[in-house]
Amino acid sequence: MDPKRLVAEKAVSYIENGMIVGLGTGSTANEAIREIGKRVAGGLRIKAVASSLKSEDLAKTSGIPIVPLSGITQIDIYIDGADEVNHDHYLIKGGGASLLREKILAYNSKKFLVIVDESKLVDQLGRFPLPVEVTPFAANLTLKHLIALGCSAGIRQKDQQHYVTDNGNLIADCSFGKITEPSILHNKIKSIPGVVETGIFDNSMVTSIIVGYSNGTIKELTKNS
Ligand code: A5P
Repeated sequence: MDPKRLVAEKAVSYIENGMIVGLGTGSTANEAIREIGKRVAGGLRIKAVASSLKSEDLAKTSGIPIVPLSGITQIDIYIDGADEVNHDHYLIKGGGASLLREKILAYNSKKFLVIVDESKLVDQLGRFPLPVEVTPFAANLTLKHLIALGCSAGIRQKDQQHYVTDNGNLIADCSFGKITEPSILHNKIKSIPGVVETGIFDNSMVTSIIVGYSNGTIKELTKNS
């Protein structure tokens, strides 16, 4: 079976009646949303919040009850993919441009289960260009300060136009090559006016990483395992 499906099924098995569930964004998270939809059809009673408009649409078509974030105070479990995961369980996220809402969900969740196939495991973050959400106002000046931190960077494009996030912002994709100190880099980037959020997710938010391998096995990694 597809490793993405395997890890999605494993993560969804932790959902119980009455929980508020955070829904991620991306192809792996979509597997989880479809699996949750099946369990809801089978009688599971939950409410969900989505990290993107795309995931909200998929959840609604899968029969999952969606509530606005303004209507809840905490999320019980958040299930989402990642673009890179290092040994210390720091993540790069935002390949799907949803990093701001994703980070808000991760930060407000009792448990954050990261679901990935083995291709996402890296020794050091940074091969995947780091997505940084920036305000459209003065985006070029913000970009200049990002580049001064030692990356090559550009504003993400779609159909020859700036890609606009669900929050009306832009994404600067920043290629650092190697990120040796993710927390320090995150703090430096966040101190630039015009930066809304970075795609570096601190390991303090992560409960476990569920990894799927092409041989059909999965492993659940916690920081002490
Ligand atoms: C979305 O903004 C990202 O953070 C995704 O979690 C990430 O891009 C993983 O997507 P895939 O599961 O499609 O690789």
